[in-house]
Amino acid sequence: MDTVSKADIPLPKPRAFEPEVLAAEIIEKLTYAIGKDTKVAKPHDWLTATILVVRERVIDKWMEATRAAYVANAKRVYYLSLEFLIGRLMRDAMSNLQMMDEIKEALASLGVDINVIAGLEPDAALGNGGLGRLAACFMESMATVNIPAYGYGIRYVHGLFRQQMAEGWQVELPENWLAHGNPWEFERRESSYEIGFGGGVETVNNSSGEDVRFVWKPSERVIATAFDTPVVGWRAERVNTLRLWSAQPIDPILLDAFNAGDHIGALRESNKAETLTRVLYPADATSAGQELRLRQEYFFCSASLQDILRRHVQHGNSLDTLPDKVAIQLNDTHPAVSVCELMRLLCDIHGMDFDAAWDITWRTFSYTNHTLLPEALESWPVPLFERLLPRHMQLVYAINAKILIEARRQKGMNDQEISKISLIDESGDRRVRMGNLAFIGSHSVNGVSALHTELMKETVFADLHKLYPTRINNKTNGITPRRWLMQCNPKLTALIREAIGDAFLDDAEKLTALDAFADDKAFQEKFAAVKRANKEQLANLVASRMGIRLDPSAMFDIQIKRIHEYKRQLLNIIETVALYDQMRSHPERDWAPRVKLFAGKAAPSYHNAKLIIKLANDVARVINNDPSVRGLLKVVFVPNYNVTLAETMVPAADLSEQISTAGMEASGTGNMKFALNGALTIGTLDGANVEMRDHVGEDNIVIFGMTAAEVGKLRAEGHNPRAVIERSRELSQALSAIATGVFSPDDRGRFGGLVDGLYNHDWFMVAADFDAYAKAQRQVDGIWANPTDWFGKTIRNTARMGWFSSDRTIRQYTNDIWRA
Ligand code: 26Q
Repeated sequence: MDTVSKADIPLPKPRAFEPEVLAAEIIEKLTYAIGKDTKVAKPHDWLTATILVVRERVIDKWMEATRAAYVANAKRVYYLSLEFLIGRLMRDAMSNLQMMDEIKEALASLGVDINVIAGLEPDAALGNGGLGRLAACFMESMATVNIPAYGYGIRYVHGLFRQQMAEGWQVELPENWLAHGNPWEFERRESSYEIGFGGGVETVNNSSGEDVRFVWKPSERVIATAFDTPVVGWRAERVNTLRLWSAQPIDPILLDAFNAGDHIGALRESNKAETLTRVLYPADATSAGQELRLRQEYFFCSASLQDILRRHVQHGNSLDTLPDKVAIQLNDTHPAVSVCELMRLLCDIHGMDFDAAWDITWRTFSYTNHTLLPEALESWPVPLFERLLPRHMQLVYAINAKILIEARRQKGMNDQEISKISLIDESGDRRVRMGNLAFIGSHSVNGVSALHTELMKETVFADLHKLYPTRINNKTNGITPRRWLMQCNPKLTALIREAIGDAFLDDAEKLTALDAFADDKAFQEKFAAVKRANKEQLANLVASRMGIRLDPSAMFDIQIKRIHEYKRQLLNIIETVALYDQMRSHPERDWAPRVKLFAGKAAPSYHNAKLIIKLANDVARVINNDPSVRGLLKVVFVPNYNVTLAETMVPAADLSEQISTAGMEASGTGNMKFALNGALTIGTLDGANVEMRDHVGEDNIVIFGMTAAEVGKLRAEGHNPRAVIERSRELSQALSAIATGVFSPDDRGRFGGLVDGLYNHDWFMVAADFDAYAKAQRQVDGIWANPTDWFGKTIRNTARMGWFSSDRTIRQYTNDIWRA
């Protein structure tokens, strides 16, 4: 066996990219990997064969990167996230490998249309929204800027539910992205770890009777098995790994129950293990507090940390150097139990003393916060945490004691301040605060936009910020310009190249060269033609899926994102109703024809969000059937919003709705996608909108409404929404139409509760901001009426959005936090 040293085994010759070679290989895969004759192959077989051919080019680069990282023993970055909202991968891989044209030609020579088979690839939806999509953009950017990085997450069998409409109501159906197998993943049976739950902790004493070691004896164990997906950077600069864990029962053959003849009992165990990674939790802003969720979190953290330590030690490193070789980024608090798990592994498994382990732990971790919403801050009841993770509960208390004693002795904090930084919330039933655990267990805590970071310091983390005044820092989010410009908008990409050359492909900030063309008549016409073509594509999609015809010369006004009260889809719908009234009352005015498009999913248990979807559909039905506004106003709620749908909707938008209540949207990233693709933004001074205004210039964005400070003040003083509503004729009429059943004749009271909420408390300032919003919309109409003005502004948006590339964000994480 060992007659040849492994070092002498030659590498395979890298695969070629010529269309003729690719075509031959596709046939080869169809025959020998899929076992199909070209005569009987289904479109799906062609897709799989094509992916397998692309995949081999990916693997060549992947091996190269893995070898180089091994030799360099450089610092590695680990991005821990419960969510990766990836979308489709084939076009991304082909485009980043620069083999789009070649594959297209190869398939054409075989009589296969690339667009037909590309449309069959499932959209990997292992995430809810912004946080999950950010993780996916970061994976691509880390490969692009050549950072040795691994993403760690869960291989959910079912991603985010599919949304269907039943008479305008959202219905959730199971998503099944693995139904046809997944050619992008590689199962790594050898990378498997045991994960425990429950049981108790035994103490080992030394000869003088002191506790020296704690041994956790779990009552349940499952196996975590790795599935690896390669992530290709731009121009295949580097290929990194996304490692997703799948839960498996411990070999059922070996189970005692099985030996005793209890087949059913043994298989029940195995069923239970697999339940762990079966489904993604579909809530994006409330912590459900379900035991299964905590099990998922711990399962994936433990597997990831065991894997990270194994790799570190395998490279001959000592655990003392962990923070020099390893940076672990926690994507929100969802992986915060990692802080305890690393402490457990260092102390209990590797025999390190508590203080040394703590020093290594907080220097290794960093934490990103994505929300200020109190209901979204994770905390777990102490009894649940203790029952599931008894050793980790002990460690929470030990860490808490260390930190609280320091705070008291060195910073002289009083009882009230101490109670706010404590890892245990004592205010009601006792709970473990995951935000405080992540904060205390990290050397860096970052927000995702400048405004959000400042609000973190003033609100959720005010007391911890006092204790650690240098820990909080800002890293404004970004988006990958490969997926969100080059791939989703090839026509605009071609036009930009024609105008300013190729430099922006490698450095998005070079888009500023386009500024010089903003007022150029000929360029504006070409820009308008590209937008028009993209709108035609969206119109075709809406026609074929919903049977609704859209006029591509109307303004496409789009709001697509999760449905949430703070995002204020309701504000948009109410203004649409008011506009409808105005158009009918004043048919003589020169109305700008509009198509109002909505899309987004509601958490299945979020009652008001589901009602907002129904309202959008009810309003759409009435308006679209009213001949008096035909050609002037259309309303469409496009079902089943996902990454793939966004890739068609974003390039087709004229107007981007970013209208959250100020102070509530941590950053937003959809806002960036639209502006980069030449839409005008109507938005509040919230999240990254603030920085977008700074970059595109205040003349090139329409800002309205209260500021975060004004919202805070009004809430503190207590405002009177009823008086506000009564003062606005447009608003009261629109609300009364909605509340009295004009849009819901089959159930006139349907929206009474929704409207009452606005009259009674209006927490999200829908009424308070209405007039400003309506006025801003008329300002948009004015700009639209003057195409030179409109395209001047939208071209400047594209030109000035380069800073919002996630490559910039990743460089900032690398320089300031990871030091990789
Ligand atoms: C928590 C506990 C139990 C179950 C689910 C959750 C959970 C899951 C997902 C809580 C929150 C989320 C997602 C949050 C999210 O997407 N936040 C968004 O993050 C984006 C990226 O930073 C920002 O741009 C958005 O502003 C922010 O809302």
